Amino acid sequence: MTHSRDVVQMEHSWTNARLATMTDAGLGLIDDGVVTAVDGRIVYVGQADGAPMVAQSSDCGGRLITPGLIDCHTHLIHGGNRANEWAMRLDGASYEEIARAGGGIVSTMRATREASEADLVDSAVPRLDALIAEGVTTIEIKSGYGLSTDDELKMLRAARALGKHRNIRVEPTFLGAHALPPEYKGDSDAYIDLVVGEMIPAAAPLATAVDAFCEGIGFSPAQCERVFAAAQAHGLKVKLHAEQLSALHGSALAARHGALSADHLEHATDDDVRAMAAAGTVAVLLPGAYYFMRETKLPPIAAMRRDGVKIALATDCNPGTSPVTSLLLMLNMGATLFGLTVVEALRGVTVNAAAALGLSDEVGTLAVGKACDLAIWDVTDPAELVYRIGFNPLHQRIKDGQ
Ligand code: DI6
Ligand code: FE
Repeated sequence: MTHSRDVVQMEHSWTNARLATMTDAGLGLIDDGVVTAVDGRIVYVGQADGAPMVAQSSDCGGRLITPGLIDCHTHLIHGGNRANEWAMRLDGASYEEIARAGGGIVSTMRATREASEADLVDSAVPRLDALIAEGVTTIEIKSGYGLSTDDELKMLRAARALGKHRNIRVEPTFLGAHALPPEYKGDSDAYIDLVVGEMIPAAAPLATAVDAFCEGIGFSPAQCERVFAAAQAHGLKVKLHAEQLSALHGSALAARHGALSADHLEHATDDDVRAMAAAGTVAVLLPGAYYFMRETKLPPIAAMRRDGVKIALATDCNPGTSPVTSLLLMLNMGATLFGLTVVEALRGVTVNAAAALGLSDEVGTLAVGKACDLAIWDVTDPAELVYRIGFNPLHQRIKDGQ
């Protein structure tokens, strides 16, 4: 599959549709709706009365149109897989035990270091295609399995290359502070010296954001703060894996640094949530990791609602804790496991996922001026997208008007 991006766009309308615009607070439903795009940008969203006359149009037969879906937290690029470790876990070993025994993230590091950039792209394409088949039009992809300057840059280049192989927007995030590579022999401060002194300057032209894993088996809040400072000195946005396994209050720290998002958050406290609310930091919830790790501690959703924290949902696609390539399944799990409403779940993979990537002006809603990224569904009730399990009702996916 190849796509030409250089074709001069005709204006095009999608008519006779039920629109879920995601503007304002709810789903922003418009019946008998029309979306019109010129040169890949939305120029009209609204009812058929008042829509501009255009040469080309598609009759959507009453189908639901949402913004193209956004998977705002993935580790889509990685060498190998860890089915063997999962089998060990089923035999009773814990994630931390496997990580301390040299498995876990470090085993994926080895496979990623052995892979060429082309190998990494090739192995990620089927995972990307699974997401694209569900209407995903924007994806964030993290580095973090190279853990040397060259291998981290290789991952970021592979992420960017994926965005050329397929018609999808890729936002690459540098996650050098994901795990301590064994050659540092436990000296995590020395590794953070490398991350801030060498990796971030080298990664800055390739990445749009910087992330870190703030955790007992990852890096301390003080180390993450050094990563944030270096990222911001290079003009990069920051985000953080925080409160996944324990409460180190990385989410509050991230918020104080104006982070786009704090992600996971099962162990976040009321104070963490308040700090996120004050900063406008998006809570990215990852029900696939919660499910796959058989977590029992729920993220503090009531506090997030009370304080008005934006909630996003993502796959966290990674070989260790969330081998998930279905964002539709995350809608269902966000509802069944976390108790999100249909509105919350659907906003979590559109407007709020865009906010988690700093792309609110570009994607995530059906609004004039935004990229014309659409998912056209063989359903009329938006609840159907959250309700079904293992069923993909995508009718058509439109990226930049094509
Ligand atoms: N949290 C996660 O769930 C993944 N990374 C992280 O920081 C796990 C990554 C892995 O086990 O490979
Ligand atoms: Fe993650």
